[in-house]
Amino acid sequence: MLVTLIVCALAGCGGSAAAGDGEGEASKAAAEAAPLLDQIEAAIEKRDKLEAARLLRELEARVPGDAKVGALREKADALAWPERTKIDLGSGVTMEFALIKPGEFVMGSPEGEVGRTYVETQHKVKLTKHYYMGVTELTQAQWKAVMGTAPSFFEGDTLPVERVSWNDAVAFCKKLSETTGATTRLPTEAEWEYACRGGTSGARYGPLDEVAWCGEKGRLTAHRVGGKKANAYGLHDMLGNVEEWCSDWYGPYAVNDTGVQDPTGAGTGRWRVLRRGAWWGDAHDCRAAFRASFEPSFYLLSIGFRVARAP
Ligand SMILES: [Ca+2]
Repeated sequence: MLVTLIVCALAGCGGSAAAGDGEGEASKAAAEAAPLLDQIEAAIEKRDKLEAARLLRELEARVPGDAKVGALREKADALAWPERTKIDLGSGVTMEFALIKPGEFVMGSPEGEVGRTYVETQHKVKLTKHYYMGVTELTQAQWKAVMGTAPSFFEGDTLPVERVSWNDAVAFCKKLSETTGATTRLPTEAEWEYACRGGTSGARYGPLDEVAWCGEKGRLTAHRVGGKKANAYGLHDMLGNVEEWCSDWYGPYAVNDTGVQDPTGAGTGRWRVLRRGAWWGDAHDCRAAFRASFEPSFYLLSIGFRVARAP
């Protein structure tokens, strides 16, 4: 019923003159958008908030500013965020994400943490928006499904993609967004550390051997993603296996007494942020607060990334 009402409101049905007069541009756009209304209703019925939001963005692009769409928007907004969501990449390849809720945490490490460096200045950070993080590092199968190439040194569908630069990672997220309609990107450094900690405040979210491929036992090769214990948010290999690009330019943290809200890093710079540890690395690098950086065109057989998804 709601769909019918909105289509009629947008397209102007119900009058006998309308049928024979031909459609104007606005009513034509509304009529073309009508199938979207059914799809939005179906998404809301299935309580798929992300799909409803995506379709609503598409609808509003076609019939901008129409108040009639507000009813659907209200219904979609009232839905709860799903704890997990997937993107289907075709041929049986999917990408799974875990919900990360807004919150506050202390970013950086305390003086005295073993392996600490001076760039890990502790400071309060508040993240105000929901976002999703890839449950695993991006795999080679996922990379190939989107980009059609195989850049990695260690070959295997379930291994993390590596030998990808920051520029490559950004290009992947852009293409993934364009082809699926999902809004995907690299996480900010703050989003990465908040998700990595999973509510913990120590150097790691669990005993090193249980949670990370790092150091002597993980040396010489990348490992199948998800092989180590996940953190409290359901994320695997945040520490260890491959290093992960973040969106920020690298620079000293912005620190103030009251806390920093939704930081996005330095305004400009030469290097992009990279978070470790790595399969080749040592335990000192394998900490939630550890920071590394490289030029955006740099790539290495231990560097991959993880995709973040905005609602
Ligand atoms: Ca990792």
